[in-house]
Amino acid sequence: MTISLDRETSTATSPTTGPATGVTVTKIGGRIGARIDGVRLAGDLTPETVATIRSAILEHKVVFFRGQNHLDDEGQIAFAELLGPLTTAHPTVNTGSARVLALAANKGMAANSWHTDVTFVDRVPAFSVLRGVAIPAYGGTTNWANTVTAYETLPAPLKALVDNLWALHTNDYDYAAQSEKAEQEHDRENVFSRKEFTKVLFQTEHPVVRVHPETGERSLVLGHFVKSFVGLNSAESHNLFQLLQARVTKLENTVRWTWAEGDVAIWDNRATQHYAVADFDEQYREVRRITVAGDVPVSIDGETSRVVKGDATAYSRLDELIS
Ligand SMILES: O=C(O)CCC(=O)C(=O)O
Ligand SMILES: [Fe+2]
Repeated sequence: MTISLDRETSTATSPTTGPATGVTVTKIGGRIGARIDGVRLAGDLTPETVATIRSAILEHKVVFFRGQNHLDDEGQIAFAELLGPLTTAHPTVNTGSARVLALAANKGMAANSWHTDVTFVDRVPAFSVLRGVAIPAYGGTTNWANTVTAYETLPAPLKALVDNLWALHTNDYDYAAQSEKAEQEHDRENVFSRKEFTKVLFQTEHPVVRVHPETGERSLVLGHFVKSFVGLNSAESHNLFQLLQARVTKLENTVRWTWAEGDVAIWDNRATQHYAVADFDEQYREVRRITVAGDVPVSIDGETSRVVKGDATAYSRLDELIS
C-alpha cells in the first residue's frame, strides 16, 4: 500500500503544512472547514500523520479528503480506529454491520435537519468519519456548523442565559416539527424507520454549554434531539431553541460540502452540528459512517450530563478514551 506523504503539494492557496511531510491542510471557510491533501487514508498511517489530522479536526471542526476511492468498510474502520476506540454502529439502528452505519436513500433521508450525532445518550461520540459511497449527480450536499464559534459570538446576556442552562435530549424527538414529510420518508425502503430509531428509548440531560475535553473550548450542545430545556415549559423551550439554533446555523457559521464518490468527511461531533440536504430527487445516495467514541459532556461548573432513561454502555465504552 502506498502512502503518498512525500507528494509535492501546491502552496497556491496558502495551505499550512503540518508536521507530517507532504500533508497539507487548507482552510475552506472563515469559521469552519478545511481540506486535507496528501494523505491516503488507511490503518497504517504514521503517528505524525494521525496527529496532523487530529489537530486539523480540532482546529477546523470538519475536514475533507478527496479521492479515497481505495477505501472499503474495513479500511475505513482501520483508519477511524487511529482516532480512538469505536462505538457500535448506532445505539438502536442496525444497517447490517457492527461498526458501520450505512445511510442509504433514494428519496429524502433522516438527516435533513440540524443535529449533533447521538446526543440522546450520555456518551456523545467524539468524531464521525463519513465516506461517500454513491453520490447523486446533483444535490445531496452536507452542511456543518461550528458550535464553538456559535457560543463565542453570543452577546453577553445570552451567554449568561445558556451558561447555566440544561437540555433534555431524546431519540424520540419531535420528527414532525423537523420535516414536512418525515414519516413518509422514514418508512421508505433503505431509510431506517422511526420505529427502529426509537426501539429503545434514551433520554439524557446535557449542559447547553459543554467544555471540550481536548481543546477546553466552550460549545453549544443543541440540535434536533433536544426535546426541552430543564425548568422551561414546552412553548418556552421551543422559542429559546429557535433563537439559539439560529445562532448555530447562521450561514457564516457553516460550511457546505459537495460530495464526490470516495470523499471522506471527519467532524468533531463535540463542536459541530450538521445537516444533509434532501434535494436529490429520486437519485440513489449512500454514505457510510464510522463513529469514534466520546466522553460524557461536562458543564462550565464541572457537572457531567445525567442519564434519565436508557443504558448506552453497549454502544460505547468510557474507559480507554483518547483525550
Ligand atoms: O448523509 C449525510 O451526508 C450525513 C448523514 C448524517 O447525519 C450522519 O452521517 O451522521
Ligand atoms: Fe448525523
